[in-house]
Amino acid sequence: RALFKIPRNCNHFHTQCLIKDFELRPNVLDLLEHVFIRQITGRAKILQKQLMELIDLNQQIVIAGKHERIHTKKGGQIMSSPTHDEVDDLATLEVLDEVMDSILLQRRYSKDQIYTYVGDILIAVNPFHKMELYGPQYTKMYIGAKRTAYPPHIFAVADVAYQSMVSYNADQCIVISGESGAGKTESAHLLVQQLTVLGKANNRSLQEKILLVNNLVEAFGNACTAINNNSSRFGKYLEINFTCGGTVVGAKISEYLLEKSRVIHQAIGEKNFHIFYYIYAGLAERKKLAHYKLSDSKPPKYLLNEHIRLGPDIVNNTFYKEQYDVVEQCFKVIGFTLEVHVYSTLAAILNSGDIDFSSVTSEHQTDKSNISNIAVLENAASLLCIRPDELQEALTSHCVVARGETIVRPNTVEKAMEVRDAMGKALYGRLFSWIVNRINTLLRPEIEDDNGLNIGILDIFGFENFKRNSFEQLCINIANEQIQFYFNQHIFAWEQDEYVNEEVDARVIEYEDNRPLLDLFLQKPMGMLSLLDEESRFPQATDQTLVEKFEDNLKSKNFWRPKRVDLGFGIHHYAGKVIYNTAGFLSKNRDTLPADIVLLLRSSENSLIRKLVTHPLTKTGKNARPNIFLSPSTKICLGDSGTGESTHHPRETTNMRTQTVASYFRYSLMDLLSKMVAGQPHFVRCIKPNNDRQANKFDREKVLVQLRYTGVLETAKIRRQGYSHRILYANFVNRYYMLAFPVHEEPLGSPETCAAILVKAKLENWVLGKTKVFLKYYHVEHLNLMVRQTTDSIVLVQAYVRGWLG
Ligand code: AOV
Ligand code: MG
Repeated sequence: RALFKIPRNCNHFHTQCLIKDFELRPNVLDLLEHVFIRQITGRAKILQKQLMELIDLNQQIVIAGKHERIHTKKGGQIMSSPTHDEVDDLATLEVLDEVMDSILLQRRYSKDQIYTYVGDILIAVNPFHKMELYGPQYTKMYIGAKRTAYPPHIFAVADVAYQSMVSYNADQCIVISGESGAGKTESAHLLVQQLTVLGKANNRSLQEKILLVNNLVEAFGNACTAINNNSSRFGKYLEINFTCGGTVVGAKISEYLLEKSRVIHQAIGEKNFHIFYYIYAGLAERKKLAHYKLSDSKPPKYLLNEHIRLGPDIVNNTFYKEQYDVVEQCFKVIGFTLEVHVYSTLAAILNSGDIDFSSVTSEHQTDKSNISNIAVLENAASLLCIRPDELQEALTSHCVVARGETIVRPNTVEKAMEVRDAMGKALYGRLFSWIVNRINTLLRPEIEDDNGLNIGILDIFGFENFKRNSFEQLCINIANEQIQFYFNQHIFAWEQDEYVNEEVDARVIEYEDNRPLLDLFLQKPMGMLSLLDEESRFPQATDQTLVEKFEDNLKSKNFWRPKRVDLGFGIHHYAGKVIYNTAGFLSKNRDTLPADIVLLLRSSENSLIRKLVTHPLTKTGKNARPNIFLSPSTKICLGDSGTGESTHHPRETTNMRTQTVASYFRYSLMDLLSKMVAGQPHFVRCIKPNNDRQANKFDREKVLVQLRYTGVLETAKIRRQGYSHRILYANFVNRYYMLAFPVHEEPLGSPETCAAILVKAKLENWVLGKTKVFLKYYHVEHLNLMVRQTTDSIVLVQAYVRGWLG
């Protein structure tokens, strides 16, 4: 067996060493030298044929530089690398033009080349069918590979992030953006897959756990919408933790703004969160539905969107049953032990949704409500481990304090339904946070390491524009607006600021700045969210007064009131025009859970239920990493905002400040940004090729719109003309001096030294500013590659000499 390896930066000496070791034939020696020269020039492939002729075909030969590989399998079959298209990078096109870009993307797409670079940014066009692009050979191929060696790939992004983390000893952040259904979540999965391999999770189970966690969280946080069958209904920031040497040691998820309203209501053609269907079908198959007070002949109302005929089919759905098994498996592998409690909480939510109320009118009291199906109420109460009579009371009445006296007031049917639904929403939202928190505890690195590093992957809900858009869409779209702003800042604004500061002559690239939109939403006190909060404080406010308030106060060309839509207002987002409807905005923003319900749930005999309604949800203890997002957005209502009576609940002692969804949202957004800004960013821009979720269909107009609003053309220009990397002289010298100076030397961090290194590396078109070296994205790639090769060869020589002497 002749297995020989050519080190990445091998020179004659190394080759000799290897040959000596393996006592290879002289003609192979010649060949090896030949290969190595070609390898450095990046054209090793042309030697495949010659190699075949020279080497015994029955031997397995792997000549491996990490960047150029020639594999000859047993029997001499050559594994070829995937073919290259002539243009892998839009920033290298002679003429930069949007239409050309879209034509090029279309041509690539028709050849199943879904990935394309724009400089260091990856564009991913959703293939809408399974691709043979992610198998183990691809995983291997992209590890440590030079960017231009293989076609653009999501694995290459993972690799760059990983290599940057290790070589710069700095946290990284991969930001995935794109509209709903464009492929963000799929891309996030692929990144995690590759990163866990790169991170050599020495314990395989950790790698498996991190991959499974994604599936588990998505079972609870994703749902079928009109746009995407597996739409993320929450924002997810997954951090993978590494040692400073680059070994995976743990992971942590932060979740943002789960769309809880989906639990109680789904729009036309949409469904509830996946997990409800999974457990319903899965428990039915195991004949366990009765245990959870559910019936297979009559699915709970929360699962029955009247607009789609799901009906009894849910229990027979094989996909749901399989997914139930997957969820069970995830719980097991992750080491989650309380799934039974999770199921009963979910079943309690479903049962409570079936509680019906009827109106009772007596002589003294009008509009009192009564439970019309006591058996269902009892089921819900038993699953929640609380007393049914108390649940009945909490749903149909509320306590208020008026002039020092506690008075019990009945709830109207409408109010009782509201309380019931608020309970379902709150329980689900808190259950979700609790699960995420449990997962974080289970995946926490065993040893706290101050020198540890991490790579964050941001996968939020994409830009949405439905037939009817509500408060949820507004929040989702503002979040996307913020991500776009961050992209612009990073790619355009900060870079161009530096040219000015450092007195570097570079052309200014115009781009669409969406700052006015962010101001429209987030400014205090006159931005849309502030106005919404203000209006939410007025008990008499209505959704009509809200929209009028917007109209009176928001002066922006991006805001308008459409005619013929009563509660409507329009926003011209960076990604297009959306008409929103304020119906339900105020109550969704207030998002209150009556104190009577909270106190009742706190008396539950089920410890999980108790935990869910007790602040704070976070685990305390030495190693606890508090997840601030656990402070759930549903706050506890300490009174009846409708009557103007005292806001103190008679039995409530803690004075909890109320917080609206809007203010919590603003805070989460800032927190997310601070996380992102702390890491060195990498961008993946997902593009949706058509609105029909169809494979092999490329709607050029649709793609063109996305290229336009994401600023792809401008990005290509700035990547071509600009300097995406600006490095302080001293840092540059520190990092790259070994390319031009002996390892033991310590050259000055001066512009002259920088120039010497760059000249030695045979790079052109770089610029020296006042304090920094200005480099293009491909310069940095080249330099990093050279550093890796140099360090590898140093290690190799050392190893060899050690072996030789020893
Ligand atoms: P999203 O995350 O961007 O939407 P997804 O990642 O859920 O979009 O992708 C939508 C669907 O497109 C997936 O369910 C797959 O069927 C298909 N798809 C996407 N990427 C690939 C790929 N690389 N290979 C094969 N199929 C793919 V939303 O979460 O709605 O914003 O809120
Ligand atoms: Mg998604």
